[in-house]
Amino acid sequence: KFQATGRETCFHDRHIGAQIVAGLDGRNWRLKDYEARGGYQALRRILQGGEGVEPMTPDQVIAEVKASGLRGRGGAGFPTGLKWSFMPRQFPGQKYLVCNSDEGEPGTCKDRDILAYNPHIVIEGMIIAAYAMGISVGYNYIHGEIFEIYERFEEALEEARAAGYLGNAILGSAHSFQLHAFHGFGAYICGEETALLESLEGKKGQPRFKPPFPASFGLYGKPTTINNTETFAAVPWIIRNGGQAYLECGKPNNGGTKIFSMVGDVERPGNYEIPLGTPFSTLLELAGGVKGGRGLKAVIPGGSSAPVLPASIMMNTTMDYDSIAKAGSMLGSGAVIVMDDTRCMVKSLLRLSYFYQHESCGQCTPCREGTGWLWRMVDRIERGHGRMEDIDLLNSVADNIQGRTICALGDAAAMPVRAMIKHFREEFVHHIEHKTCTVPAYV
Ligand code: L3W
Ligand code: SF4
Repeated sequence: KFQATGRETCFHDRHIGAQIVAGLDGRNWRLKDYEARGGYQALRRILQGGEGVEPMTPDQVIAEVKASGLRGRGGAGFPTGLKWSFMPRQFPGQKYLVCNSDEGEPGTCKDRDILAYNPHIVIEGMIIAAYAMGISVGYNYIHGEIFEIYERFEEALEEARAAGYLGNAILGSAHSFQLHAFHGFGAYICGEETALLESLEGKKGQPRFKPPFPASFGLYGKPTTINNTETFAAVPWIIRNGGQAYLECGKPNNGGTKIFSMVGDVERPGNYEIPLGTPFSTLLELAGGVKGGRGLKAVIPGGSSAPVLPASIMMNTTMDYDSIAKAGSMLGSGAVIVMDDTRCMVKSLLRLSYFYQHESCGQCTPCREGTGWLWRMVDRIERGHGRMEDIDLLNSVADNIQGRTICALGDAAAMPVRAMIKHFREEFVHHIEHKTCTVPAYV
């Protein structure tokens, strides 16, 4: 029983993985299918107008996106219309538009689905964004580990070029836009926007210090706007239906719908697009509930970087940026990692800590050294060699990482540690005292 939202984005409940690869050819992703669903009508609307309707100016497009309340779907939730308004209109040199499809956040698998099932919606969203900001060159940086999707996007680009939607004088207008696909290298850190730019320039993918933000110093040092794949995918609907209608799909300050990747211990893992502000309990129900009818223990509501929340908090929370922040976590990229009552929190933290120490780019000392310390300390607690003072030491190391690094990976490594200890301290104590888990399945 899906809650239909009426939006033409990828909306299905298929489990990510082999089934998607098997289903690639059978899906209606081609240009003709997209056009049959109303695709590229938004682009025609802004460039050519309609019956009794004037074409839209760039300022009108930005105003519509601002009115929609659309917030960045990559993790930070920054207002999209505001970001677009940072782009200097009269800049004398080249400006760039970049789509961040370097999806690597553990648990998140939505952008690759959008690109697999509906690549033209991203292309149309990017052409509209380029028009709004007066940009003539763009790139879609696609995660290095997803080969079929990169190839499909290239095919979709060819279709769009052949149909006159991309290239010079689009649909006979004065707007020209050259869009290219770029296949990344599979490193998590390249999803950080400035590391992505470095990588796109052919350098080692290491984050830059911000400010300056990409809005003023981006690709090749030029003004650049970077948005997430899902953010661009929302734009055509907003133009076709109006910013206000999009806003009303969600709730104030949290406009529209959002795709959540339901992963972990649920009956039907997959991507679910729901209006922002939907209760978590409804989302869980859509995904078939907790696997095997077991009890819900905890949820990481926004990808592995978000602090974990116990079931009691999550079951009383709605899925939107403000509510999840108020509950003590973040909506992030929208990966909802569901953990049932057989999950050991120490072991879960061990997995997360290993990931962050492995993915740290090594530029700043607190992150490079601290993430390794965190991992080794959690490892020794998990193996039954922990000391009671390790619990406070973990918090202390996390404190000395958070807020002291060049990019958000340091914070992302520190926050889960503090949250796990805050909500499940007794499991860490039990591991140290009894050298085993509190959870029956692991005893
Ligand atoms: C101009 C200003 N621009 C901010 C721009 C900035 C960026 C956006 C948000 O982290 C989070 C992180 C991960 N003038 C500006 C400005 N901007 N102030 O607004 O900026 P910021 O710094 O708040 O966030 P961020 O560095 O983009 C993203 C979390 O997302 N995350 C990670 C997801 C990972 C993926 C992936 O694998 N691809 O999505 C998940 O939760 O921890 O907190 O564009 O330039 N004054
Ligand atoms: Fe690299 Fe970590 Fe510093 Fe980010 S916080 S720049 S990943 S060392």
